[in-house]
Amino acid sequence: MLLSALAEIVGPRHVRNDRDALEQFGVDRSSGWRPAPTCVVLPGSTAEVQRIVQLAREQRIALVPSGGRTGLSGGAVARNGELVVALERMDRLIDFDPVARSLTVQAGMITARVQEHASAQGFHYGVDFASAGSSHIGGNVATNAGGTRVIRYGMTRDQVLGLQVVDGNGEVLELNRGLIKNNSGPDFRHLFIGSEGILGIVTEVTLRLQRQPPMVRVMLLGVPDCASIMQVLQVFSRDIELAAFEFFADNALRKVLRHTDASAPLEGTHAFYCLLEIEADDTDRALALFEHCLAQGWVRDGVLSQSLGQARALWRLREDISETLSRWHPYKNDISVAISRMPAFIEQVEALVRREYAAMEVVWYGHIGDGNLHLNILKPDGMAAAQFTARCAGATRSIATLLGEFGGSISAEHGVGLLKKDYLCCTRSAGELQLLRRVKDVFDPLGIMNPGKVID
Ligand code: 2HG
Ligand code: ZN
Repeated sequence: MLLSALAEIVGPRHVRNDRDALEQFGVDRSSGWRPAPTCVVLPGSTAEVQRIVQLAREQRIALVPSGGRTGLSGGAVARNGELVVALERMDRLIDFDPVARSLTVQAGMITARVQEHASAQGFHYGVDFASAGSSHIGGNVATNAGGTRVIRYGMTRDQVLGLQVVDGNGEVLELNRGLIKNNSGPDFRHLFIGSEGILGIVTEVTLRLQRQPPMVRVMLLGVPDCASIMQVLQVFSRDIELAAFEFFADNALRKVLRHTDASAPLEGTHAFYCLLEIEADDTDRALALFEHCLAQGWVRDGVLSQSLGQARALWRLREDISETLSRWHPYKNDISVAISRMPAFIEQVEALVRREYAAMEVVWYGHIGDGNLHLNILKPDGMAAAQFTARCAGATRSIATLLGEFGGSISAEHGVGLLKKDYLCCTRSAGELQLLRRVKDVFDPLGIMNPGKVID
């Protein structure tokens, strides 16, 4: 009955309930959930998405919007017989406007294609991250994806000039229509950005494009401790327009070196490494700052890329960490505090991690220039998955409480999904969460849009 109604909307080829499809489309890259959707539907247009939502309303079926499923918080997991709405057929370029410097695309376009379309037109799309080759732009919007260039261009939210969504009422909403200036009341576009599918399904996106960046160079620095990282960040960001400021601990580097074909960037070993991307024109200034940091003892060694190939190789040391660590089924924390509070926060998190994760390996890395840490806890060999998750969940509660005290966030860029839902109350007030429930009721009164994610 459901299958034939869906087949009538999208055509029989685009409705799937074979085991492979259910397993493939029922999960994202977070671990620990068993996929159990009822079926998967692949619409080809906004009109079809609208009809699917209307059908789901009539039959009271829960929907899970599905993009590239590269999320790490379980936002795209379907484990309760939901209908997965996969947007991958909706990957067309709709418009490029050279005067407005904007690109309008369907939600299922892969992020790397968006970047390529921007470059082909002589522009640049400002968001980038390791999973750009698989993630979809609609998913980026739904999770307000961040990545490695936020320090320069901001989050996905800062690129979105317009959105088309189908909300839980089955209405197609055109939000902001690509305008730069639009002070005609509250801007619903921003409610949908980062809403993780609980209000509706993103179907089209109009994106702001940037001027093409000049030639860049990458600097990798060996740093003795966290306090020094903050000093380096402070002096560099004061004098130079940084395109990226990332960090990772030595155990992250060792694992990448062991499990990929990358080679060691520096001769010695250092507690941490900072990766900076700068404009080539700033090279002399960057080298002077490097010397200053060396003299202060904040930096112990460093390397500056001499070619595009070397720059890419240095980037891979950072970008390959997440994938490399996946073999240890890590428990992930994606947290942030205001940069000015970072040194004090790191000191306390370090103590907490030493105490609570004494027997486990903890890997520190992230976008420290944005105040964003990715703390990955590796599952010890021989520890049962359930025991590991329970231990980590307890520690996450302590980290979340600390984040609450520091005015931070339990999710910097990965979203809340299923994974961080229980901790949301540590960094968002009860009043805010109450309002969020009411907002969901407005856009999704029947509760069919990605139920169970973000809030109950
Ligand atoms: C990154 O910055 C991604 O590499 C993934 O956001 C982080 O896997 C993670 O914890
Ligand atoms: Zn990240």
